[in-house]
Amino acid sequence: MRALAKFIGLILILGGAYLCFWPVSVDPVAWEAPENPGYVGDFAPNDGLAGLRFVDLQGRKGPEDADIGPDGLIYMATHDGEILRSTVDGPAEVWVNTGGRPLGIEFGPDGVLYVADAFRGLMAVSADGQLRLLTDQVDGTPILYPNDLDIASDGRIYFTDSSMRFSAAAEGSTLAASVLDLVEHSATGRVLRFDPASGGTEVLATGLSFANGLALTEDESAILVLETGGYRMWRYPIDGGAGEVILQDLPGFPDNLNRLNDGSFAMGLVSPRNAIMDRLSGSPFLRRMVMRLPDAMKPAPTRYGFLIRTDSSGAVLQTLQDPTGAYALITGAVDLPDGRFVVTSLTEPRLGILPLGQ
Ligand SMILES: [Ca+2]
Ligand SMILES: [Ca+2]
Repeated sequence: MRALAKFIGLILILGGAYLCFWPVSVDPVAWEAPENPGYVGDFAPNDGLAGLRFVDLQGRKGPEDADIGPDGLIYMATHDGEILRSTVDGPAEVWVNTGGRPLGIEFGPDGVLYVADAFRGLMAVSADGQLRLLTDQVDGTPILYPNDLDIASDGRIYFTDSSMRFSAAAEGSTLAASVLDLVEHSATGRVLRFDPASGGTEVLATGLSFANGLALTEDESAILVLETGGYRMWRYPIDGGAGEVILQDLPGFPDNLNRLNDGSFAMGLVSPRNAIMDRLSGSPFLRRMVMRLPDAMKPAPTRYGFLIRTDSSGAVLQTLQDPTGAYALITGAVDLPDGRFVVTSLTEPRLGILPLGQ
């Protein structure tokens, strides 16, 4: 009996030492998570996504972002590097494979598809499917996590680099690197600009906790950027300079941002906020302990579909939700010329299409 008690005691001591001292790759920074108003007011629950139809992705998954091509087809980035294209009724077919992890995609005024590839860098895909790397570094620092982008009418490309700390390629997946960056909250995300005329890349803004969705306003006077770890949206003058927060205290983790045909913006909330992670925002020690827990015990995304439409000043115009989580981890949306929404996701094996009138 005493031997058993000793043995259990030893296990508890070793377990406690592991939870307190085992080395982890994050160096958490104390911050104060903003209040979470939850799903009330502008964010009150609805079932606006209940009528989603789907395009099957032929065994692929994770249509992270989509755009409508000059040919009218829907182009989408998928989890294993392939960029697919499809009519609104399917079937989807493989167009190209970047060899990396394409996240944000956007057609430029030149008909070229520009891609923020988290593993490879900022890339261009010509109409005949030729791939070209545009940039993977700035000011002598590697761009570790290109995420979302938009292209101005002068051809210059604005894009986010989510983290200077955690490389999507080095961590083996975009999800692994994003979790490390969000738990650490060292806020090293940046807004960058690539100029195809000079081939140069410059830094327009720094200090974002996982810089993610990015879209230019219709008049191209400003860049709107989603800060996933700060649950908020920023607006920067087009040439950089001081940004201002125009929407804050979001009830979830915002991902992509796309400008819709009417000049408004669509963002996806990939998951509701996590109460435990918010409560631990001021405790770097406890956040380090969380990283030592088995994966099954770590905070994970909650399945709840959520799209938000805003204007260029950050005012919420509409939300479309799926409380059942049938189509979840929604990253964002783009709209077809007839007004239907194309809804994208980090993990789903299909692309969502929202019929007219919804
Ligand atoms: Ca996009
Ligand atoms: Ca994204």
